[in-house]
Amino acid sequence: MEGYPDQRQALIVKSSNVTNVEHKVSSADRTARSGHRGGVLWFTGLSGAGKSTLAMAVEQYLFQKGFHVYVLDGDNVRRGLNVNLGFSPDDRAENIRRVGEVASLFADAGFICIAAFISPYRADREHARAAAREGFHEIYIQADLETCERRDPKGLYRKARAGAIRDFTGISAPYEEPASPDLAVDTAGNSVEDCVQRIVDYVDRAFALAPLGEDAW
Ligand code: ADX
Repeated sequence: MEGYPDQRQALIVKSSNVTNVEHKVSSADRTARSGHRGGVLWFTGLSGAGKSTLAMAVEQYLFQKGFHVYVLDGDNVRRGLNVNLGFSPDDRAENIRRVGEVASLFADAGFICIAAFISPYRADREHARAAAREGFHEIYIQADLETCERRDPKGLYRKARAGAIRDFTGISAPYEEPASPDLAVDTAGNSVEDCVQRIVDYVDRAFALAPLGEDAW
């Protein structure tokens, strides 16, 4: 199940004669107002591993703590922005490319953007990392296939096993595990609360501002 498709379509750049327009509000200005940096928490993992559950719980926790935070979730984004994309390797690459760019914009705007996508191909995740640069944090939401299939919250594994869904991740399409994620959270052996706590602790470390007294949170 490992391996990246050879026949990838290179991104064709069609926009020309476009220039960068400078903002008059700097990212330091935004950080000073909100009290924290922007960045991307990229949740990757199998369907049913718990990405959406943890993303929404972490969003709620951070929001209540006063953070600017927003979740981009695969199922939601595929109902709007990416409604024209399916699950072929090329379509997944385009899904992740667009979301990587959008997440990077959220980060520039000063938000902690939680992107919850299967994102099964390492190369696609690396493109998303490149878009958000040093603000990108890869978080592996880890659960073995057997556990995900037993949970089957949307009944999709059952359909995939029956042949009713093609190219289903883990069954008939690959999932390339992160080689060295910034954080791995095992949802098979830990409660939702414990997983949320681990992620929040990570955010605390990763997004802490330099110790400037009142700036720190
Ligand atoms: S990704 O692979 O391109 O990153 P994404 O996270 O956006 O996937 O969407 C995954 C969601 O689409 C799953 O949670 C599931 O509800 C739905 N889905 C429908 N068909 C498939 C499929 N063939 N493989 C995986 N997920 C699918």
